[in-house]
Amino acid sequence: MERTLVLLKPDAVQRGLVGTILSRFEAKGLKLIGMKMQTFPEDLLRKHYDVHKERPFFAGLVEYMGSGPVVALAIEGKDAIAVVRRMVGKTNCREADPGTIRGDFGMSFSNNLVHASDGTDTAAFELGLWFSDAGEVSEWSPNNEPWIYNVAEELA
Ligand code: FUP
Repeated sequence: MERTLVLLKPDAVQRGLVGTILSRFEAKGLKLIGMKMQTFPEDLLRKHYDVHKERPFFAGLVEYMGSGPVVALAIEGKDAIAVVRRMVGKTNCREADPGTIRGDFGMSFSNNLVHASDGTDTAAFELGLWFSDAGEVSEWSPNNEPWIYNVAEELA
């Protein structure tokens, strides 16, 4: 099982798309193990986007991410990092394929509704940053898991 961080960005909250986007992950069979909503502090946002700190869009990106509440999700599933990235779609919503979250709900490059970790190292770093308290992450067993996966083949 893999874990990944998803952020529903300020534009997703402002546009009332939190439930719609969250329901896609639930309906897919991914397990929600952490969720919190807050206008997050600038220092956290700067650390999260540290990889982009030299890029011209960095200041605007941090400002936008701190402009209102964000919903942070910790999500678990088999190959969850790649599965969620495919569900999210290309960075520029205008180029993202229909069927993806960005492709179905967005028109912007920078206001692109969601963030999702892009690899195992990034996911570990980002989950540690956004869910630093172990108590914020719930270990639980969905009782429909044997119907979501073939237990013998996929969860052995
Ligand atoms: P993604 O992995 O698809 O979320 O995209 P990146 O990590 O490459 O970029 C992080 C965020 O910076 C994107 F969600 C949008 C923003 N961005 C810009 O605003 N301008 C750019 O030229 C590149 C990225």
